[in-house]
Amino acid sequence: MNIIDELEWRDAINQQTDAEGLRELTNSKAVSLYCGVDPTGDSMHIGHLIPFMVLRRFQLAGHRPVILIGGATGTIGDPSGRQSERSLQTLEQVQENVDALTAQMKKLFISDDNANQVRLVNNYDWTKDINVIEFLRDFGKNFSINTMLAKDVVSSRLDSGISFTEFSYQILQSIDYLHLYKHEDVQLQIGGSDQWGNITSGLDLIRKKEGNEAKAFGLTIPLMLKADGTKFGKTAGGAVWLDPKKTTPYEFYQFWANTDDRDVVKYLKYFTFLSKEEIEALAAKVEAEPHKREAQKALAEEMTRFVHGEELLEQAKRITAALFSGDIRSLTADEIEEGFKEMPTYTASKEAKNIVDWLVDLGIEPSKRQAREDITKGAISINGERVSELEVEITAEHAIGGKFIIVRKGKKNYSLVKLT
Ligand code: 485
Repeated sequence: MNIIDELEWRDAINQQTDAEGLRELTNSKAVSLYCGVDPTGDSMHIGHLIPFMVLRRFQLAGHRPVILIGGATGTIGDPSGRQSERSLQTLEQVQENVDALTAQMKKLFISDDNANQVRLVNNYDWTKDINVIEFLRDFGKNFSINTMLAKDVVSSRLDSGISFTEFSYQILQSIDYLHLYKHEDVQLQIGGSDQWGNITSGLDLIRKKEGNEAKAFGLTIPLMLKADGTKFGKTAGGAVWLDPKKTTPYEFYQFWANTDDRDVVKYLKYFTFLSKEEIEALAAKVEAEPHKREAQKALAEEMTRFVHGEELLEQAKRITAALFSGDIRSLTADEIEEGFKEMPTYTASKEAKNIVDWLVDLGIEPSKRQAREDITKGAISINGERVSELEVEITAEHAIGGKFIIVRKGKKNYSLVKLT
């Protein structure tokens, strides 16, 4: 299947500058294409990942991806999709973020066997030496203020205000496309739907500088919407980050595993590298036996493996299984820390104490009467084992890895007790 047809099947195209031309071009040769990201933070989240996964799809179809890190544009700030002016980051901050994103990109997209096929560039390299006279004469002269003002990004800010700095951002991104067109043979830029204005402005610059016959294209990817109308990619704890220190692989796995039945097939198409046949088979399972959640499991596995690798995927699955079955003893202290990160946490001393007092002193039970009642009716488990005797002593022996005791009250109320 042609890559454009495949993207269409996956509902991964929002707008294209020339659908027929791009289909022809991608059929006729290995096309170099690029997508950029600005170093506004020290990690990408899953929203950023989407266009880069599309870049990867192009690569799998035989094309040549270029990943651009915006070391220059990151010092300015893209006004696209924003209602207010950004505050400038310090140059040191930008550099730290460039380093962090570069490492993340390498980990995700550059393995030994494709190291020479994926190019990683930083626009600081060709932007830093452009002086102001050159900027105005060689580039500025090709931009019409009238056209720039008409772009959504700018027109939507005319009331609230926009600085000359952010207004000029589109020129910098256009210079990038021109540079990559001339020096890296790049003929296609992709990005999220908010990048349409910047991408088309780059195409205008290419035509003005290189002539109308210049063959260059733009394609944007739609915003993911959820069936329940809430914003995609957010959890109660905020964005879903790719950095395992910000969103643990277990949380990452859970995010995908909790996908609504109404959304899961859409996500499989949009996010995973599973084939049409595999996705159609999973879609049939959502229809026939939704309670098994096989499609959600496949989605969570594919995504966690892609971002965190096989080993951390296995760990996320072990934590999931242990929390489901209650077999807490099978987990290591690290796994407990990861799996229980969002659960109520208490600290206790290592001293031995009767279980009733221990639960009340910690605040897990409101009163001794309630604690006794819960224990007697079998509602309390320690590390996955039900306790039904009121005389049990809790000691340091109970602590997994010498550190953690897991209390379960009722079916699902887990608490993590850390020993000090
Ligand atoms: O030559 C370029 C220089 C910078 C950029 C692209 C090409 C970055 C771009 N202007 C931008 O701001 N991208 C966003 C970012 O960096 O966070 C997001 C987009 C989103 C998607 C994602 O980057 O908002 O739609 O393209 C990868």
